[in-house]
Amino acid sequence: MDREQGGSARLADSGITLHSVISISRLLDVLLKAGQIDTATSQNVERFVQENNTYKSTKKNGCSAPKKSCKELSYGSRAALPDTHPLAARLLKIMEDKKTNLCVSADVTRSEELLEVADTLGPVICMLKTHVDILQDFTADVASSLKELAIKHNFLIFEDRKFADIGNTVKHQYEGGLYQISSWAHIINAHALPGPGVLQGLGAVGKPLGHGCLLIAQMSSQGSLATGDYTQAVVKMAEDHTDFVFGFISGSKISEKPSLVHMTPGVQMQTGGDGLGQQYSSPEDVICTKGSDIIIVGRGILASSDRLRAAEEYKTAGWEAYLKKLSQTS
Ligand code: S5P
Repeated sequence: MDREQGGSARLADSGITLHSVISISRLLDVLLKAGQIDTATSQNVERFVQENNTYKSTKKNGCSAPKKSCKELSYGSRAALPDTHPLAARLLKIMEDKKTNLCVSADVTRSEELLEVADTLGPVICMLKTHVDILQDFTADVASSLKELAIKHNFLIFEDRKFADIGNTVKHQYEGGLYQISSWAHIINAHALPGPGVLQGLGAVGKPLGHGCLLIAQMSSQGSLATGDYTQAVVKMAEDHTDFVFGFISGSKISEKPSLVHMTPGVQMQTGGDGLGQQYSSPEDVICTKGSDIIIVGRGILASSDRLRAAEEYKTAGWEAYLKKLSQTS
């Protein structure tokens, strides 16, 4: 049986044609039709197969790009597309200009350290991701300083709040409370779980301010339930709300629309995990093989004794993977 994890392609590289009795996808089809497995199981297995495809083509740069139905566009060209959300256009332009697809996840608990990370790493990132509610000493001044640093270094601020409630509640959570997120974050994210009302509530606050939202379509954590049909439903919800939603948090490229941006967390140079469910992939795998646009890196950089040097390494790795991806489809 062909497990479809690169064996036939590897043999083909050596001029050998594999004639398999059955393939894993055919087997899944048969079992599904016979009612022996459900759709979720079938999709989980398919995902596992794709994620564990060890084949790397030797024909081009050693990076196996995802299947593509069309040519991969540069960040700059995507910024200029008529249906790209203005905030996504700004982001893609920053990425092109600064030659970086690195978003640093500044998961620190003191405001001073947050601002220090933003100032030191600002020149090498396109976006700074925050978890404002883990700060022990947040004040409105911290938000103002962060905004100034975003202007100084030309990056966008993404508050990773993961809103997941009814429209009326998320509206208040976004605009009010202690953090007044909408007054300083260009970007927020939301789970699609509550249905489109979550976007109506957030959009009521964010749209007039020119802000944008990412929908969480997949998660990097082990055993995540955001897979298969759920992920597909999130893609549809995003594509139906492009006046506010400009992309996804996902492990790979899940929409063919070049106006939508894919951002992937769970990135480190060394693959593995953190013992609390987090699972890591490399920048090359995320950008080149999985077809995502932006790497989100937290502890891979924060845990380093030289954070700037570590960030520069991730910036280079992410950018080189992007250039490889472009060269493979040009
Ligand atoms: O699926 C996800 C989605 C997010 S936004 N997995 C994640 O890890 N994140 C966030 O990315 C998470 O909340 C954390 O802030 C960051 C990853 O941090 P790291 O230290 O593991 O790189």
